[in-house]
Amino acid sequence: MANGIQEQGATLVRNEEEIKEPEDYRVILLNDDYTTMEFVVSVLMSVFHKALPDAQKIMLDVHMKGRGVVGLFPYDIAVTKINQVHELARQNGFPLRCTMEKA
Ligand code: TYC
Repeated sequence: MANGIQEQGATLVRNEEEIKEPEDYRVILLNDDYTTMEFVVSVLMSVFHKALPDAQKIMLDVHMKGRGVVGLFPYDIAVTKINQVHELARQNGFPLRCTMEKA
């Protein structure tokens, strides 16, 4: 069939060359001078499901280097997590920011 769908028995399957793997995005956490270390660690644990030692390590890395990768996610999940971080930061009066870039 012309639209990339083939009929195999009763099942319609999409041709292999038409299947695109979802592209991953790096979510990057940015340092600032005002957000507390405790708050960053709590965000890494609640939004990104990091264990405490991992969250502390990522936070300190970002604190020292200015930015750091939190994880790789499909586009929609990366956007959602970034919005959650910004909303939690806003609610708590912190300027914490994160961003994303294509992996
Ligand atoms: N630099 C902040 C402080 O000294 C801590 C911090 C770490 C802030 C990581 C943001 O993404 C960040 N309180």
